[in-house]
Amino acid sequence: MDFYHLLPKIELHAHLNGSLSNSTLAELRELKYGKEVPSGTDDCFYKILNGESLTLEECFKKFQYAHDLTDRREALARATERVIEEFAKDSVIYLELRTTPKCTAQMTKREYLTTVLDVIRKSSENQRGIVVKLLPSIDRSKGVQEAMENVNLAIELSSSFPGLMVAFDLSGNPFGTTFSDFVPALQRAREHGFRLALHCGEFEDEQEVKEMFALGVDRIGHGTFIEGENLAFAQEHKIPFECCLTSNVKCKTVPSYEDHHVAKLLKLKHPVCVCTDDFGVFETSLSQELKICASTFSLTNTDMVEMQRNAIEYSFASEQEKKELRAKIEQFSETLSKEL
Ligand code: 6MZ
Repeated sequence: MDFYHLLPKIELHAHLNGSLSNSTLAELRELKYGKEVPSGTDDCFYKILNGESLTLEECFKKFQYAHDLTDRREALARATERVIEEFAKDSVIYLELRTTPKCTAQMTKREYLTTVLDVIRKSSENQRGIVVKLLPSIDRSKGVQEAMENVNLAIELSSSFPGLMVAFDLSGNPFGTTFSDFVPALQRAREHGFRLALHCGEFEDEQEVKEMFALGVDRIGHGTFIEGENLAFAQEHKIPFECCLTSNVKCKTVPSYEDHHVAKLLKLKHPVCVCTDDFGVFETSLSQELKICASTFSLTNTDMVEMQRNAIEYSFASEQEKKELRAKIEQFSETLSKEL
């Protein structure tokens, strides 16, 4: 097995419904539609295929495919289990999974959230060697009322699932929405102890990034268009960037791996972690993303171990959890140096 697969990894930016592999999609499709798959249910719709030329806005349509398959509790639980299993199989030792609570014809938002949380809780009881946290998401395209509903629900459920919901995510299709409308909901989340990992600077809007910084951002999702004064602010406050290379290249927000903004951040020695975003949609894995990053920017194995070590510090894990994660990386690092 190669170095990237064996390396104990930290995943800080992964959307549940974007992280359904081919085999998970097949399983969920059978669960919903049986062996006779109706027309119009084509996995290709969910993927961004090589050579496909899509805008970021068009990419968002892809998620409808997964949402149809995870619209009931059993399927959602199965999807969550599979996503955790597949990250664990890729030697991910710590996972922050995000998802937007949804109300469907078959389940309420509360049922959605408790289903995912129950699976996460069980996964830690099963001791699969992976620690999993949940970041409830606010989908910008769903509006302000839903945003507040999600925050209130998470606040209410947090005491039943202590330590599992650690931060809020703001994501979804931002076009046609105004960030300041979401500030009251995010502020309320923060007042109740949630950290904020926002999609920030994923598209070009300097003013919006300023407003996000004024509110307070604990980690920056993507940060593709953070430059000038905003970059200086992020540097001054050492706000980590979650960089998702293949996602950005496939959604065409960066022209190529070589031109990815992670290069600039690495040069500045700015806190950065490499993440998958939606490994199902973009057909990748965390191992693959790290390999691409290392080969594109000539990073050594030691650099990549260091990147994982640093990612622990950017995570929202508890101090005790961080200690245990650090020990796992050290153990790997010692084995590696003995082999050299
Ligand atoms: C912004 C994204 C995203 O919540 O249904 N999502 N939001 N930018 C991205 N970059 C490509 N990728 C995924 O997972 C799917 C949802 O995550 C958000 C979108 O709201 C998408 O519908 P959940 O589990």
